[in-house]
Amino acid sequence: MSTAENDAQIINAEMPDVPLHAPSKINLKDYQKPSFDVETVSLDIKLFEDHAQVDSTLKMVRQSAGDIVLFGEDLELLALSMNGEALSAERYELSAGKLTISDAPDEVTLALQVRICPQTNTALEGFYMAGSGDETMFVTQCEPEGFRKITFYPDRPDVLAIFTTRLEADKRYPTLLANGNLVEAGEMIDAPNRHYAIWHDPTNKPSYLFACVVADLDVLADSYTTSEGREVLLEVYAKSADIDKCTVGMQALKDSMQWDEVNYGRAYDLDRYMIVAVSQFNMGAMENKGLNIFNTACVLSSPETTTDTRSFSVKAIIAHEYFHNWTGNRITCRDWFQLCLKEGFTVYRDQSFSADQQSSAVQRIDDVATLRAHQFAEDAGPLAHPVRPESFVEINNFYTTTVYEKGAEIVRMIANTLGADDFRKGTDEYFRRYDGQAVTVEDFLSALSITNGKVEDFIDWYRQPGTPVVSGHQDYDSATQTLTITLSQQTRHVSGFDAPKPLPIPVATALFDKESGKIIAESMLLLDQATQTFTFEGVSAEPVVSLLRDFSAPVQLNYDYQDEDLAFLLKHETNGFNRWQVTQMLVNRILLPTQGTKSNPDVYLAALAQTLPVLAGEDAMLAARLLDIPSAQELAAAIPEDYDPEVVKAQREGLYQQLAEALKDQWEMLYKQLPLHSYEDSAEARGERALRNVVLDMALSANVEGAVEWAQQQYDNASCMTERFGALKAMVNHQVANADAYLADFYQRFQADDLVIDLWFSVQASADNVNADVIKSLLAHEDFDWNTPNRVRSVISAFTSQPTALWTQQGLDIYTDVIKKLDDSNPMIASRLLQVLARWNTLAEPRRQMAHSQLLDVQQQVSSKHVHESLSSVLGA
Ligand code: 0A1
Ligand code: ZN
Repeated sequence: MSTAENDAQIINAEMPDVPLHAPSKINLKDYQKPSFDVETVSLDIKLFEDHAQVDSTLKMVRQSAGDIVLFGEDLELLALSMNGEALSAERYELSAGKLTISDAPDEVTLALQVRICPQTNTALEGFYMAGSGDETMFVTQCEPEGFRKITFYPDRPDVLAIFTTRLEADKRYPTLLANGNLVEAGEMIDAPNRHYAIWHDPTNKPSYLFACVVADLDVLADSYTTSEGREVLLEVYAKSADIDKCTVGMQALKDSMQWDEVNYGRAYDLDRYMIVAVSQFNMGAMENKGLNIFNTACVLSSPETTTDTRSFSVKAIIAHEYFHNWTGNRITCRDWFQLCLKEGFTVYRDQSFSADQQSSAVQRIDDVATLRAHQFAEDAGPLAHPVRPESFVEINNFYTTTVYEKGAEIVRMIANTLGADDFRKGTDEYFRRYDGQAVTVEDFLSALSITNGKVEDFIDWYRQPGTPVVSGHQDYDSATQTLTITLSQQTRHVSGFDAPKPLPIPVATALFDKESGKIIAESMLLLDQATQTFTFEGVSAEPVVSLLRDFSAPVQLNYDYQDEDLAFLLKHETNGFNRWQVTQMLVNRILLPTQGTKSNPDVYLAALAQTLPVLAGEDAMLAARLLDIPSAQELAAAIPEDYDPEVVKAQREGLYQQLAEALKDQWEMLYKQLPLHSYEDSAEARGERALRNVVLDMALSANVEGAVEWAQQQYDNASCMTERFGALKAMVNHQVANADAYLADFYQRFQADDLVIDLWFSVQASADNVNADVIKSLLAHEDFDWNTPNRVRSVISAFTSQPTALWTQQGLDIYTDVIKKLDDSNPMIASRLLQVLARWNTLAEPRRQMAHSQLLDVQQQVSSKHVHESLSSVLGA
């Protein structure tokens, strides 16, 4: 924009010294449409050595009575004009992060000039500098409210506009990218060391989807022709040392594009799709229109440096961001309360995509394990909130597993209730009706219900916090050959919300004949009252009932099973997910006697001993999962009070040890059946690697002769990171004699690769015998970097996997020091780390008291609204 620059009248060189956001609560019920729409925006971003200047021109049109309201944070306003006339200070009000212009005409062209400082922006929100030394780059992160840190704007998702972006910078940053299509690029005549590029995005979008990049990057290019015949240029940008790690992501992008055409009839709509890898990023990745920005950890992948698990999640995240193009970008959220509208649906879509790339049972197991470990814990504690929250202070605190993963479970229940054909009709209708609009969860349900109105009843799942508990039993009457299953549901009453109502809960059910082990009936029961009975006629003998197959609803199930029924199902269930689920039920009965009758481990051990050798040959990945024993954190989440980390750790390790010893004879045989060979990226090879690592760990636990040598040889001869890191982790956790030498070797080999060094930090910070001193020394290591969230997480989040060390005075001192330190520099990360402490009030004394006073102490020493809001929820205020 040139006008404001020419007219530049320095109106207000300094922003007021008061906090720009008084931490007030925002309520869903107060939603109001904006008074003005923005038709077009032109941005001109000039990057200089120590600041950037942003000129913007906004063409706005009145929609209803009211003021023009623009949001802005950390901006220095240099000039402001309306319809060509400079606005004097009396014509607008600037306070608490808002610039308000009253009495504006119905059609307005606003011209603004601001100065920002990306070089000192450590919050990684808005326009910021990443990297250091010769490798700096500048990127944006605008969701949810980062655009207001770039310029004053009606920064809310229901204001959609056409953006044109000019970028100008020193030529040492040859890569200048923004959304849409490149219109023009060239050199600056008056400044020979500078150049510019102009991008135009023809799609209407909210400001949270804006992005730009100023960097020196290499590019991997490819192309894809859509089902509509559009030739799309695909580009993955990364620093030159990483460019060879972009092929997995590129392939995943092409697979995702095709998958969305086949499964949802959605084709890509621009001529260019770009992905940029950045090493400093608060989250996983961001779906900016046509210009995704990715955390390096979520896009780079190579067999030598990336584990299979990580590589698989790279593909899923690429798919997730791509799928947002329709579910999020073309149809977006009316307000941030509707975040689950785009996230729940998109997570469901990426989970379905991933299920098509591997065993669908294993995909479901992994998704459910994550849900149970994190979302169930959130729903059971003080941070419980509805999938669609009704109020917030800081929206960044609501990028939660409840919004994402429970949100996806609701879409899954709806999809299963409708069946594939009607679900597709519903989603087609959703895209037809709302393309180009900012909508609500009600709109989504209304479109999906065109073939079956019952779908609208699912709205209560979005409104009500807490995980429902489904309890049940069966009665068999041999005289009438009738089986009755009685199910009831109960959801805890979360304070501050209405008394819970019964929800529609689809319970996928199969009856198994005890003699033949065959299925005699299958049915999707819909439990939508407090208690219900379901009757099956013509059942000639009492069957074993398998419930909640494929985890048909996000509930906790307490059914009146005998251990032998579960062992029977482990053998005969045809649903792979439920085979895993029964092993987990057996483990929970042993480790969590509070949840029902305490079981003797014998049935569990015998059932696994019988199943494992057969399954290992048929589906190695599933076999590996059946040996899962929930993590200490996961078990903690299921203990409502008097949780003693030492007791749980001892019990958990005791069962692990028992399992390792009970199957001792099998480990050697299994390990030998899985010899190392050259690397292959197939589901089968990944399954073998997963099983080999589990078997190795079991063998070390059981002191199988030669197991230490197997670990060393696996490390030395590894063909890929899954093998090498699996061996390293096992050696560290079992404290084998020269584990330290292997750690040192690992560091030497991969010193130049940040993502691998993250693994090196995390394997130590999460080691079974970790203590506060180890964490302290890792934080003091020369490679530790407070400004790189991946590095912080590699130590601090890894540490939370060892509750016995975390919940000590020293452990908490370290953990809360980190929160205090990040509170100012990166409040989003500080707040997310804090949320992990939410379950302090379930601890047994004296730890509970200790944690409580520690948290009260933190409250006195932090200032960000992010951390304050989380703390007051965590403390139950
Ligand atoms: N929308 C992204 C997640 C995301 C959210 C916030 C961010 O920065 C504050 C960054 C990314 C997704 O769902 O992939
Ligand atoms: Zn998302």
